[in-house]
Amino acid sequence: MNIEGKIFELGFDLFGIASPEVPGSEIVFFEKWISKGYAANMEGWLARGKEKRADLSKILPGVKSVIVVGMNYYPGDHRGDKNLVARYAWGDDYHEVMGEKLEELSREIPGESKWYTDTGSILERYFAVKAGLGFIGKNTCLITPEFGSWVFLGIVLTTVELEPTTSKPMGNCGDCRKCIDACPTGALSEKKIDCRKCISYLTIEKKGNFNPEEKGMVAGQKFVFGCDRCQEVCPHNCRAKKTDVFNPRTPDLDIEDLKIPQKSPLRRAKKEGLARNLSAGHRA
Ligand code: B12
Repeated sequence: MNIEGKIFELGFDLFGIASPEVPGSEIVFFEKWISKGYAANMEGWLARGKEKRADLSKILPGVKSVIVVGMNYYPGDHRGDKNLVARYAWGDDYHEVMGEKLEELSREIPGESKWYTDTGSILERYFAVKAGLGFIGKNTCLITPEFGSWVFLGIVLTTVELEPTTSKPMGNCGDCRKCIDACPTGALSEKKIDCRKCISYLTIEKKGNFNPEEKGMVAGQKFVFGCDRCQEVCPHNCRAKKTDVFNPRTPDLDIEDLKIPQKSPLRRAKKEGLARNLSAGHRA
């Protein structure tokens, strides 16, 4: 079984293997984050998954190893500076693209396996660090030496025991706080995000109407779906490598013509959500 060969054949850019244990300190961090209200309206589903996050055998009994893959998605730069769509959503939905590849990878591995890409109660960034893919920046993103933070993560849990990969030397943020300073709503403090103020949360995950405070935060922003401000200013992202592997085509939104392309992550907000974001955020 040549897992590494199959992973690169499938088009993933990064991979590593970690043991499945999660230290208590990670869960304490996660619990504190939720108890401060930082998860906003995602609190319910995030908190519900705590037991599984702490113990992967609750997801896959007999789990022995965690395979972590990363895929570069950086699609280039925006043309303008208003009604922008975060880069992760310019092309085909990564849940589908990565999901198909992760399904194929799982079929290659003997024993039981389960795969995830943003789709389950797994601390994906924690396992990416443990498997040696990168480090967590002050913007809370996984930053890799090869592509900066412009990578999606995928996980395969397996009952097969695999040799963990060793971490290579990684950079760190040092004294830099460009992301913290660049966040237009002050949502970041070192390695913590307050989703109640995060433009990404407000424009993607927040359901229903904005309250006046939320509307005030979204108004006048560059981004109307997702947000990349804390990644754009990150010095580690000078390593961005442009790729069209996710078929990028929606760098910004046309306010007159709200056509959502097939397979686009924009479908998550639906037309109503996009219209809400546009009317709150539109700059003349
Ligand atoms: C909920 C969620 C969000 C929320 C909250 C984001 C957040 N920072 O937590 C919102 C809607 C805001 C969001 C936004 C985005 N998201 Co999101 N999101 C998730 C999701 C589903 C869960 C994250 C989570 O559990 N957060 C809770 C915090 C507490 O956990 P955490 O971020 O994993 O942090 C852990 C470590 O950092 C560690 N840690 C950090 N500091 C310290 C300090 C100490 C002392 C200790 C002990 C531990 C510790 O502890 C935490 C718990 O293990 C993950 C998928 C997944 N299942 O992991 C994707 C995920 C994090 N998102 C992703 C992406 C691409 C985005 C956006 C870039 C999209 C966009 N452009 O708009 C933005 C980025 C915003 C940002 N700065 O994080 C990618 C990130 C890839 C990467 N390179 O990091 C993920 C991994 C999905 C994927 N499979 O690719 N997201």
